[in-house]
Amino acid sequence: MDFSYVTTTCPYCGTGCSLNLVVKDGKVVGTKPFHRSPVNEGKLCPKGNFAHEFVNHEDRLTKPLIKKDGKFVEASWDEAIKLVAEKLKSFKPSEIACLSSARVSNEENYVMMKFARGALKTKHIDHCARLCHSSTVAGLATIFGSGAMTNSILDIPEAKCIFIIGSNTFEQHPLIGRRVVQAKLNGAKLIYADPRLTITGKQADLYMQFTSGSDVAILNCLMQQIITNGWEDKEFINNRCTGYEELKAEVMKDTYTPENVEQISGIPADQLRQAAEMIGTAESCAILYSMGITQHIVGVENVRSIGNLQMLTGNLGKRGAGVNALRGQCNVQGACDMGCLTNVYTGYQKVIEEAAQKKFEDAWGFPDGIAPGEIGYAVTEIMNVLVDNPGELKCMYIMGENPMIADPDITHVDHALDKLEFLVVQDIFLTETAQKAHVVLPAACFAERDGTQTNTERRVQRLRKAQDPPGEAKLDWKILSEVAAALGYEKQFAWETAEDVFNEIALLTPQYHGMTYERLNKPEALHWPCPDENSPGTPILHTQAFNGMPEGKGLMSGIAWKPPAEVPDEEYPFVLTTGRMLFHWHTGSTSRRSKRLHEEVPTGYVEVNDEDAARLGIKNGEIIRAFSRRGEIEVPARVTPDIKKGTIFIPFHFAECCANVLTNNALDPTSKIPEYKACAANIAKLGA
Ligand SMILES: Nc1nc2c(c(=O)[nH]1)N[C@H]1C(S)=C(S)[C@@H](COP(=O)(O)OP(=O)(O)OC[C@H]3O[C@@H](n4cnc5c(=O)[nH]c(N)nc54)[C@H](O)[C@@H]3O)O[C@H]1N2
Ligand SMILES: Nc1nc2c(c(=O)[nH]1)N[C@H]1C(S)=C(S)[C@@H](COP(=O)(O)OP(=O)(O)OC[C@H]3O[C@@H](n4cnc5c(=O)[nH]c(N)nc54)[C@H](O)[C@@H]3O)O[C@H]1N2
Ligand code: SF4
Ligand SMILES: [Mo]
Repeated sequence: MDFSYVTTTCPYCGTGCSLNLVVKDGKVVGTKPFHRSPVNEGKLCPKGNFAHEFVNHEDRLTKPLIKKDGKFVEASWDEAIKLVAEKLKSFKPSEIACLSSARVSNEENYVMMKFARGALKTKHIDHCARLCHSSTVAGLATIFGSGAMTNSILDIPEAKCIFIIGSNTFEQHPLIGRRVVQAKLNGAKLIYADPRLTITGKQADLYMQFTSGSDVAILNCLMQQIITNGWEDKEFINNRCTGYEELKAEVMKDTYTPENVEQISGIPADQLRQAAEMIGTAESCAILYSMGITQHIVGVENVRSIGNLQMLTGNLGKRGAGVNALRGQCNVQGACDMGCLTNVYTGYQKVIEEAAQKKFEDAWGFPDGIAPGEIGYAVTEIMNVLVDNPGELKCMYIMGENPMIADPDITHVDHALDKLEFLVVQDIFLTETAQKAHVVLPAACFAERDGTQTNTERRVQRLRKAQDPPGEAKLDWKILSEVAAALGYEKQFAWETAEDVFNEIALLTPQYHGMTYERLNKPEALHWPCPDENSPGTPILHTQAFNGMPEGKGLMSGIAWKPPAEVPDEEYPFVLTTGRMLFHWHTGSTSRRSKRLHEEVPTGYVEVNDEDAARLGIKNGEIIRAFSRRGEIEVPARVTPDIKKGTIFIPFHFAECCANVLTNNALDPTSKIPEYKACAANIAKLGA
């Protein structure tokens, strides 16, 4: 046999399935199951199964590109690095912003964080978690002292009741969906709340359909019913929480009676009563949520409401329960852990705390200091500042992100990036964003790297190199280290291997202190926090106390419902909500270059309720106009009874019918997340 297998971790979602890459003649040619991972036990979803298909795609970037007279010209690495370093030196630190990537390793995120704060001395470093679970990180840290998913994937089958709200688990986290099925086979009841009856919803014992943006009202109503019926966990509330009276005063208001919440949300009052009983009387209840909760101007309040419900029913710190925020990208948990956020160093050590600032300054040893201990601009703010405050930011270094498809209000993003005097994009393909760059640097992909990535349940797993990068492409961390060396910081970036980088991370990051590659090499790897070399890791958080909170107590609070920033009116009578589907990944740069995934779904669509379609004379498959205050696209209609009347849904993967031409960049004031899940829009037949 001239095949060999290399075990690594899936490059798509935060479930973190292990798989074997099949290597023939030094090239990755397929995937095969790896059975010993407890996460997925050899099973994969279609994206994992075909993860090899983009690796050797003919579009892979193989040489640095420099734009001359509006056209890209191939360049040597020497020339490209010299130019990038010279340009970076020509700006003040505060004029440069960096974006890191949830699709690269922990090591590479750490190197980017050190590159930005240490070599460039800019405080503006962020990444796509801002568009994703920033509301979770901010919300859960405030109430529990830690912003991460509280329980583990293996714990889900033990739940007696599962409440999924704002997560299409079966399409977006399929191998977590499998655990939900196992829970059901063990007798658990499943409640599903979503504006669309997705394939996840079709498995539910109780499905509640509602209008996007009414989550707090729904959650408050459930809590009101639980308190009214005496189903709250008094012991847990008394011993482990503060703020109960404040919470009670809010949720007991008339606004949140089932009948009134039926008016706000569209969920029949009886269903709300039934859901409250199922949750309130279950021995254990796990909540699973994702973007339906976080991507709102009230994202943080939505998350805190979920926390309120789980504290009220005592569903924390025990098996089969928890607040399970399903993290999205394969390494978004890790990119956050590595401090690629505007306000923290690794392990959520705050930049505004003097001790943390000094710790990193001393450990790194830059002779000319590091970025000030101040909070920089978030991804979403960067785009606004570029347009609103010309000259304040002049240069961006983007590694492994594609804001020209992913960010809200694309016309605005396009204008913003046009203002840059210098844009470097480091990617594996010439994406829509890369096309706007002055210099494009070709990076290695997941199959070409050693390292680690951290899945949604805080499990730190190994990535293993299966082939050499194509052409002259290089590992992300090596590119950054070479640029840093050209800036005069060779010593601070002088690692030989990814393992050397990991050892520096472990030294500086309390949650990772006890980890080494040797310990991570087993199939089950380790969950952080893992404070020392004897620690077995921590699959379930908050078992005894909410560490990091005053007196170790969870913080309940009263939260009032507020409508989205933009609600339907005569001109834009539909609620537009956006999201994903099983076969494609975000901006499509990898999934649309996978033959099998592309064949499944070659282009985008807008889901329209069948009664709305009939009224407007729109047929299934017909190309129609979808428009909002930001712009207009042409897109095929997918007519279905499964979406709420008055709501339309567009997946955002497709450049040719780009959902983000329409979305609103209104932001949550705390997490700065945009409201991707609700804006006002309209649809019409072409020519109408
Ligand atoms: N196949 C595939 N899987 C993925 C991804 C992908 O691109 N493709 N991306 C990954 C990433 S980064 C992420 S963050 C996750 C996201 O995973 P999910 O959050 O599961 O995905 P979404 O489709 O964004 O949104 C989930 C659901 O929210 C519902 N929703 C819309 N408006 C509201 C609302 O106001 N309230 C509530 N409660 N629900 C609402 C939508 O109808 C949708 O079914 O998926 C990850 N997995
Ligand atoms: N309308 C709407 N918009 C959304 C959302 C929504 O629900 N609705 N969801 C938001 C969410 S949750 C997220 S997470 C974002 C995602 O937004 P992005 O992170 O911008 O999306 P990706 O397509 O995953 O982009 C990652 C980029 O990394 C590149 N890449 C892949 N592997 C590597 C590598 O090894 N090295 C390097 N250097 N590059 C690599 C890919 O080619 C791609 O260009 O989108 C957000 N946008
Ligand atoms: S569930 Fe997620 S991690 Fe697992 S194979 Fe599918 S995309 Fe990859
Ligand atoms: Mo995400």
